[in-house]
Amino acid sequence: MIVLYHCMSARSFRPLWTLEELGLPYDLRMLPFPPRALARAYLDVNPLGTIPLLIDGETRMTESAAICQYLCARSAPTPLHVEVAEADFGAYLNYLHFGEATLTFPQTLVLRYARFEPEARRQPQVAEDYAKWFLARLRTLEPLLASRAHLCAGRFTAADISVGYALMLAEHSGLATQFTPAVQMYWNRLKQRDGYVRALQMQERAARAQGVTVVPAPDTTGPP
Ligand SMILES: N[C@@H](CCC(=O)N[C@@H](CS)C(=O)NCC(=O)O)C(=O)O
Repeated sequence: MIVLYHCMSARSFRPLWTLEELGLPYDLRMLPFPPRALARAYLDVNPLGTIPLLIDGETRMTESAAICQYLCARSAPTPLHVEVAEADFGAYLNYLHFGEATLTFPQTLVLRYARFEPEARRQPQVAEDYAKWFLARLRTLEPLLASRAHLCAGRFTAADISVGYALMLAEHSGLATQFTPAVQMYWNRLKQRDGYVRALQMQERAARAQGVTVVPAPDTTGPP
């Protein structure tokens, strides 16, 4: 069975959401955030100390967007996956990785320097600069989403999960209030998906059952 190591509402939510959309069985192992400080034994399983970690037989993966791609390709044919022969194959891969590399990375700097670090190490200017960076890059999706319901291939795919998680993170980082109208409507639609709602329920249920806090990882604050 597929094993997914996960912290509440952290990037590992992408594979969790994908597993729910695909209806695959999985074993969800919840960790407190950050695991490298609060679950030291996890370093034996994943020396990077990061989540997600997905184990599927001999396969071990630690990149959330790549895991979504892997799960969908492994389950093909599925509408979540865009095949090489489809016209939007390139757009699919681009948005899948845009969600992490372009839309999530700047938010992690916002969270780190505005929230996670101890007060003396916080850097409001860095947080503000990367918030602007995130919002400027997000705005490039506005014309596209004003004219279509999904990012590519005319249907909901793993690319929407990847970008969708970046929008979910923005709700936690406080940047969602600055979404442009079509991005906001797109995010509202994604949140209504059964797979998204089930993923939220599954992480909460698993956290409670495993005695792990249900506070979302992005809402964690560093010491004063
Ligand atoms: N690019 C990786 C980033 C993985 C990552 O940095 N995850 C964060 C949580 S969202 C983490 O584990 N942080 C804890 C730490 O760095 O100690 C991905 O997309 O999965």
